[in-house]
Amino acid sequence: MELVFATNNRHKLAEIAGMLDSRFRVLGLADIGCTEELPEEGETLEANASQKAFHLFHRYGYDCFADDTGLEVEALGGEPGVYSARYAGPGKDSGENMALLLQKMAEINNRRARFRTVISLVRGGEELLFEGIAEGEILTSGRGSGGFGYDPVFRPAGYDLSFAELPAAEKNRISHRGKAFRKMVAYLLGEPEIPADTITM
Ligand code: ITT
Repeated sequence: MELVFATNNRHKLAEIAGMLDSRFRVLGLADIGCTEELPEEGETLEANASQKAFHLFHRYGYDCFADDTGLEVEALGGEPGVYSARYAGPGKDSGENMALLLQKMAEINNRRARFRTVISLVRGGEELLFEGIAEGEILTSGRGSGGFGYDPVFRPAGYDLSFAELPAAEKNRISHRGKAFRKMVAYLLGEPEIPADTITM
């Protein structure tokens, strides 16, 4: 089965490639000659995932999926949420985003947060949405060099390490995107949800 992953984020493409079941082939935007920035003008993760996937489907004609992800911090009323990418400004700079988040959290004891991913799958113009959540907390400073985005400042529940300190396969096993992606794969294969441990890494 062939699907295009509608993302301009090379880290996301690498993550999904690392989780692929051999029955799937996932193409990136470069593989179909798409070099434009995908629009995401919505006010929810659902709306943005949907907009990216439908944009690609209508303009390029491929069955595809797109994800939108937000870091939702409880003490900040769900911020940065859908605005996670541009939290510190239009440059989408992860270092600046994390610095702003840590500054806002400086005096806050409640560090609870979660990553939430919504995947929009569009095939033949029909859409389905899949959600994945990873609970955890915001560290007081960044740790680790793996992953991307906010990974250095997020410690998943049940771990002493940040997402950026975990091996990629372990992050994929417990992450928001990993969970949403496995739901989509199970749906596409017409199977019950596949346990994380059995996915080929
Ligand atoms: P596309 O829209 O092209 O897919 P993007 O980087 O804009 O790429 P999102 O809007 O989904 O992707 O990402 C929102 C922000 O959340 C952005 O700053 C990402 O770096 C960050 N992010 C997304 N997934 C993450 C993850 O698994 N770990 C840490 N940060 C993540």
